[in-house]
Amino acid sequence: MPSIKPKILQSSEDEFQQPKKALLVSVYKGSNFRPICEEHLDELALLAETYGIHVNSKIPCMVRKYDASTFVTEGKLQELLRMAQEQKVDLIIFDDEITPGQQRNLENIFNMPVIDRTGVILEVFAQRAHTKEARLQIELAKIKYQAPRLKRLWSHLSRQAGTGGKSGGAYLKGEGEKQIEIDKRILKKQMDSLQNEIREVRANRLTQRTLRTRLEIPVFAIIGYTNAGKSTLLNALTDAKVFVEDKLFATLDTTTRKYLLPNNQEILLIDTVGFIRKLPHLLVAAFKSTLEEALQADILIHLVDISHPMAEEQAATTYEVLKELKAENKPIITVLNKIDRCTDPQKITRLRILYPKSVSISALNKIGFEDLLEQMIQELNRKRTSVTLKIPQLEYHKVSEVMRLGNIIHQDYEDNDVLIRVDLPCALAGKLKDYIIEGSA
Ligand SMILES: Nc1nc2c(ncn2[C@@H]2O[C@H](COP(=O)(O)OP(=O)(O)OP(=O)(O)O)[C@@H](O)[C@H]2O)c(=O)[nH]1
Ligand SMILES: [Mg+2]
Repeated sequence: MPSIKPKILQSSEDEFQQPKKALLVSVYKGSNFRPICEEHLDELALLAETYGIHVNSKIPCMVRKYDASTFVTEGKLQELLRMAQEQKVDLIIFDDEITPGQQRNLENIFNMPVIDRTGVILEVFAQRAHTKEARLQIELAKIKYQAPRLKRLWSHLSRQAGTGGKSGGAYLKGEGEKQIEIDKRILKKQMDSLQNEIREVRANRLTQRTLRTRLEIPVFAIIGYTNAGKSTLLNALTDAKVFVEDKLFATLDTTTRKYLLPNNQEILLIDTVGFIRKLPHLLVAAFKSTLEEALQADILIHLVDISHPMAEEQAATTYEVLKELKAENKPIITVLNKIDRCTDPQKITRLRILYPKSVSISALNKIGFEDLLEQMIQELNRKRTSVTLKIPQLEYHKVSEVMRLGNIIHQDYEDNDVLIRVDLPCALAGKLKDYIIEGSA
């Protein structure tokens, strides 16, 4: 990890690490949107609490228009200011994205740190990342997020210089400006060095994946909104012992386990990092490579927490992120989880119509697993092909690979060859194409 850090990053991080009392603000246009706005505030509160911030109050704020310099208009701002003072909070968090300029202006008005949802998500990720790669990627995302915000701490120096506090005329840059440039150069160096480290870690991971691809084991990735129960499902099916928690972003690294389907087909199951509404683009980019392995999966298991009031919106968000990651065309099994806690059967029906290839389960109570496994086998069969192979007995390792990964329909011997009629993964059939005497890869 690079040792030099511009002052601003140190100070803002230290500031953030103190327990804070926060006022949460989310805006909506028109009273119809108030319930959604309240849900968004609840989620923001969970994020903030996950990080260790105490949420004093959640303010849904109806607005007619936005203000370019302070995001909310004067009247609302005064209201919020009064609340912040009365409640003696020391942090304001906006659910919406605040530009660096708006953030600067708001901090001047409130006289305390003002952050947005992206800022909180970045901090939660930073706090919860365990593997080296995740840590490096988050560090990089944080620096990219903070770079355009550098100005605010140094602007007072620029102002001093501009008002004649320094001799030397207009061609000399203000102290603040110089400092920002120095900091930006340091940040650029840090970004380059982080990028190099990430490349190294990735190269290692890719080697592992290449090995896996050679084994031709079909891969299922469990994806979905944060807290949907992805890790619980992996744990229930295998002995993965992945950390599970009723908080957001319990998982930030992928975990892979082998699993034997009821038809004796060996597969790999991957648990992945959860998605969230308005997942910062910086993090989508950063996690692309962590998710890459999952996105290489043959089939996606999309887990939806059906007991959540925003289940439909969460499922739609997941599809948006998949689209952004260019993975929306993969075969997807939609799994409605936590049915033990769902009290609205109509909601299940609605979602099952919306997502036709769906099953209902409770990962926690291991209910509905037969349906899920059946659906997985069916999906897998869609990506398989039936062929007849003629393999010399001497090449027994190939025969044993076919036996391990295929469903044997018929087997016979002819001179020194083994004749096998088999149902195989397309990829393996492709690899054995020279031995195919009937059917195609
Ligand atoms: N009632 C009920 N709770 C469940 C079920 N499945 C998971 N949970 C709970 O939901 C919470 C989140 O579970 P996780 O498995 O950590 O969820 P995740 O999708 O891996 O979450 P992230 O890693 O944060 O994205 C935990 O408290 C689980 O015990 C279920 O079927 N029923
Ligand atoms: Mg998890």
